[in-house]
Amino acid sequence: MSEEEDDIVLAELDDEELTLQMHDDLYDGLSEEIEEGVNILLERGWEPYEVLTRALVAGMKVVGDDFRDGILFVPEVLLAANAMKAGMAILKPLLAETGAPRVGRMVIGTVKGDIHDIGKNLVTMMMEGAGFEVTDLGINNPVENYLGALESDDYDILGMSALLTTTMPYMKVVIDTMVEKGIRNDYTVLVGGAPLNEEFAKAIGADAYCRDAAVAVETAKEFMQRKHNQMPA
Ligand code: B1M
Repeated sequence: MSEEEDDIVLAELDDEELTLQMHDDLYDGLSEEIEEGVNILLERGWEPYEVLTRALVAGMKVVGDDFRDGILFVPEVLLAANAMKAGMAILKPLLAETGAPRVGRMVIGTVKGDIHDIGKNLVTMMMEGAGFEVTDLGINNPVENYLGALESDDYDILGMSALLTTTMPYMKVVIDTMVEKGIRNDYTVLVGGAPLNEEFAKAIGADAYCRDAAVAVETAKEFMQRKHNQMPA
């Protein structure tokens, strides 16, 4: 940590300055500072979702842009990702604390060949906060993992995440296998990840593309509503 950095007292910054400082701290992979910043914003009365989106997700966007442009490399991005996770760990129980009744059950995982999990973890947190029960299969999941999990219990939704253009086609492998096994229509399939779009989701036979975690929650709720409406009275 530089001397200049040493001099900054996070608690003395106003909200705007603190948010910008947290973007810098995320960029520099400073987990402890991120934890401190998250706690300060919460103490100041910020909603957990605001802290998540304005302080953490917005900061990660800068990291993503500089990674794309060759300014940051994998080790630095990993440190930033760890700092992001440290902040998310504080917010997770708060986002899940809504006491909402169980709305539905979901299996989610990042597809085979792909180890990006921050976005998926965020979706998991937000879904849990909205009252869904979520089984998170983690990263690098072959089709067998998804099918095994779906068969093991009574789930409503399958969620898949992919962050690489090389791994997103694997979502179709999973959906095609579900079709072959005759179970495709038993589940709502939601997909997400930065390189995806509506068109892709449609082309691979998913039910919907979710741009972000908030959209994932809304979309999942909509499908659960439709499912309940179709149930015999
Ligand atoms: Co990687 N990476 N990465 N990376 N990485 C990207 C994805 C990339 C776009 C960076 C870039 O070049 N600009 C690029 C992909 C390019 C492409 O495919 N066209 C890339 C690359 C190339 C790579 C490697 C190949 C680099 C290398 O080794 N040379 C390598 C691949 C490893 C692998 O998976 N096999 C790699 C590795 C890594 C790290 C390990 C260093 C690290 C991941 C750490 C971790 O996740 N634990 C990492 C990171 C952090 C990124 C960026 C910078 C940030 C991703 C992120 O966490 N975003 C990313 C750049 C970017 O996306 N702009 C990049 C924040 C997160 C909140 O957003 O994940 O989009 P996101 O999730 C959102 C939505 O997409 C949506 O909701 C989330 C929350 O709102 N969503 C869903 C996501 N999943 C969903 C599932 C749903 C619904 C919604 O289900 C229902």
